[in-house]
Amino acid sequence: MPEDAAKALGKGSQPPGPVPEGLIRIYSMRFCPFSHRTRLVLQAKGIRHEVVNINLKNKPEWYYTKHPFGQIPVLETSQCQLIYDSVITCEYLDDAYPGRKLFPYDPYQRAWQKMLLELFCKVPQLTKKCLVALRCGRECTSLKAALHQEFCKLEEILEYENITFFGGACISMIDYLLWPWFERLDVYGIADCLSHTPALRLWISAMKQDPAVCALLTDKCVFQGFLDLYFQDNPDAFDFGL
Ligand code: GSH
Repeated sequence: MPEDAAKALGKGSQPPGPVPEGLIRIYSMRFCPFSHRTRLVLQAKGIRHEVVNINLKNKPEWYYTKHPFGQIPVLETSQCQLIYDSVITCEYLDDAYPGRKLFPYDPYQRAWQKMLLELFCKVPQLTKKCLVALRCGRECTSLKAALHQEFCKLEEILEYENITFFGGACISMIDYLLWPWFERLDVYGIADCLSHTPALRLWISAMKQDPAVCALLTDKCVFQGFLDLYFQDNPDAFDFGL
């Protein structure tokens, strides 16, 4: 399995060549939670892949041929097919590759996981807003209260269903889709939003036992270093720690 250690490509870089047969490529960024989703699925399913990191503060001109708005993650196949948007990439990988299915086969269970994802939809923006407020020295009590409220909705599900993972007794797609934001709470400085959600904290502990989650855990000091540079608008942020 390749390490996610490639330096980020920026303006003036040469576009990478075609994807070799038998591999899939992910355009990514080492600290992006959306790309993290896709990398978790690649890892969990043991899919051979290569990682091309993109410098999001100095995007290569050619990158807009891969994604109309220049966002990550994007998958590229050896048949030159491009697949973007994190949830779509994860579902694509689950459908296109053999091995353990991460989304349930049962149509209702699959729909249920997607509804849960809708329930989670405010979390990415709220965590980002909290991070920005804290980094800019602004008050974020109400943002944190709002985030806590969102976490209570997830807490209720774990409690009511009496389950360890969101899909039941075993880890499944929905857990990987939610995880990146929970891994970041500590380094973002907002882990106290979990103080009244014990079932969610148990879920986090269970997630940290998963081999794919463990393989992709980012060192907190490295993450902190990235954030320091990122908030100074330093384009070298993306290669921090390499
Ligand atoms: N809905 C998209 C997904 O789920 O993949 C969101 C992806 C996204 O926001 N990616 C961010 C990005 O590409 C990085 S974390 N930002 C660069 C930009 O928007 O120019």
